[in-house]
Amino acid sequence: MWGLIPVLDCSQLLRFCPSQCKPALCSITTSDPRLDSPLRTMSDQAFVTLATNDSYVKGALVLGQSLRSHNTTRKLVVLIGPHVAEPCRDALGSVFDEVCVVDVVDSGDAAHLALMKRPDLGVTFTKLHCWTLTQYSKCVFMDADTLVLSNVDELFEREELSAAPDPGWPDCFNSGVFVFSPSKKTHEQLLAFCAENGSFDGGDQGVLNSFFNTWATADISKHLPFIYNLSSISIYSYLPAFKQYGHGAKVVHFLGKVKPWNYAYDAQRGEVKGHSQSADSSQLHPDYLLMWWQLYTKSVLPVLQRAYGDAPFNSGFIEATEDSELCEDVTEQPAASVPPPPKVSSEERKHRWEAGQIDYMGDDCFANIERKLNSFLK
Ligand SMILES: [Mn+2]
Repeated sequence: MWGLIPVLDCSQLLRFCPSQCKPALCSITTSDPRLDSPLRTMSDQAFVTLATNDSYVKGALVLGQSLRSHNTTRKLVVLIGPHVAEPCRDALGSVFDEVCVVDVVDSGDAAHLALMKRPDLGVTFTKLHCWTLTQYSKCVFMDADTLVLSNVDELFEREELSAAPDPGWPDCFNSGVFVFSPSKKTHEQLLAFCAENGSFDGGDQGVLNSFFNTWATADISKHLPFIYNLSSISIYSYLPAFKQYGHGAKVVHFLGKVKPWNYAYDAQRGEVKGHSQSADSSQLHPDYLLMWWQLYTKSVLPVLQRAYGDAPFNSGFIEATEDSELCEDVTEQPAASVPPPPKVSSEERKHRWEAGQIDYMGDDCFANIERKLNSFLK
């Protein structure tokens, strides 16, 4: 009998129920206020991201499309800086439900005062602006350099401030993905805290960890599983763990200075330039950078092309050429905007690595680290 229940409608179902369970079931079909609560909850919850310039707009668009393609039921909001170009705003407007221009300099309020005191924290203040989105009861902030691999709407079951550990210092949370509750009061407290104490790392992560300083110890339910903010560096800093758990990854975070949009893409060959994945490693893990570019090509480029019309813009694509020698040259370069690093000694390289200055694109590139790891693992 239970196997039949899913095909029955509510009134049929009621006939099978003992009388005492009727009221609860009836409420589903009446105008009980609880009826619309799931829908209402969805429209007053939002994913929020931030794009301070036209480059980050590309990231925000890929993130937005990745959330849409995994059928999120929540609103999508993007905060943008005042210098984002008009066509970029139009493109964002066709993917996001809300595009909010945040100009901290112009705000004439507590944020402006905080900025006068700490001009170095401009971008941080722009990000903190997400707490003013009080038309929503709960939000999930996601950096524009993240990519969603499956539906993550369940994050809205968490409370402020929920976040995943930072791979570099796991007693700190990484501020690339976090659950928060918009509140004017919290926003003001954050600004005051920021103006008073600054940021120990110069960015929003330092501020937020100092402000929500019981995250590490107070409530384990506020620790998001690492699969909600998997940094690409963790793949090779703990390869066995990635082999064990990586298949469950839901959000990839492209940490580090070089972002996906800084690379160049050969659409004809389907290759990201300056990024080589060996046959071995492609069996080991999916190529997230390639996935980013594939989504960009399929779902973001058409939106940008529509927004720009005849006006030129940097698509990030490189022209395929018959001249193989020229191709080789291009392959050697990570991206036009990233200058090649100078050669350094082994000792200096070790020193830089330990200081956190890792040359992901050069000597410390994935292929080199993987070769080293494999020599240990074999
Ligand atoms: Mn980030």
